[in-house]
Amino acid sequence: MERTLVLLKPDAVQRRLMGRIISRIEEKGLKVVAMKMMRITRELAERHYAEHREKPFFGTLVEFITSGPIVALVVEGPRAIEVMRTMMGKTNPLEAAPGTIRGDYGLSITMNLIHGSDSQKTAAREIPIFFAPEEILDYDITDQRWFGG
Ligand code: D4T
Repeated sequence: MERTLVLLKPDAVQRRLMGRIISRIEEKGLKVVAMKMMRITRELAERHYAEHREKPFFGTLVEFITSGPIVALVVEGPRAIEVMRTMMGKTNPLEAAPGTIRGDYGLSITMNLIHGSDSQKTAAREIPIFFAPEEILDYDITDQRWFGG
């Protein structure tokens, strides 16, 4: 079992796509083990996107991610990191395949709707930025075995 950090970015909230995106995660069989709506501060954004500090798009990225509420989730499942990345599609929604979240809903590389950790190491760094240990819930879902989980 793996856990990954998922963020529904400000465009997903503004475009009223939260429910649809969370439905896709649930329908796939992944389990939401933590979730909250929040506003990312500039300080938090700079910490989360530290690896991009030197990139030309860093300023735009921080402006965007702090521009409105987001939803943060911890999602659990077998190879959850890779499964979420596949469901999200390529970073640039113009190149993302139909059937992926970015492929179906997006056109902008900045406003690309969703973030998902890209490796186990990244997930281990990102999850504690957004959630205290007691906010992540250990629980069983009764039909879990029908999803191979
Ligand atoms: P995130 O981190 O949001 O899940 O996106 P990805 O993992 O798919 O992509 P990334 O880390 O390469 O980029 C982080 C974030 O920066 C935005 N971005 C990216 C941008 O605005 N312009 C660009 O040229 C790139 C490459 C989009 C996602």
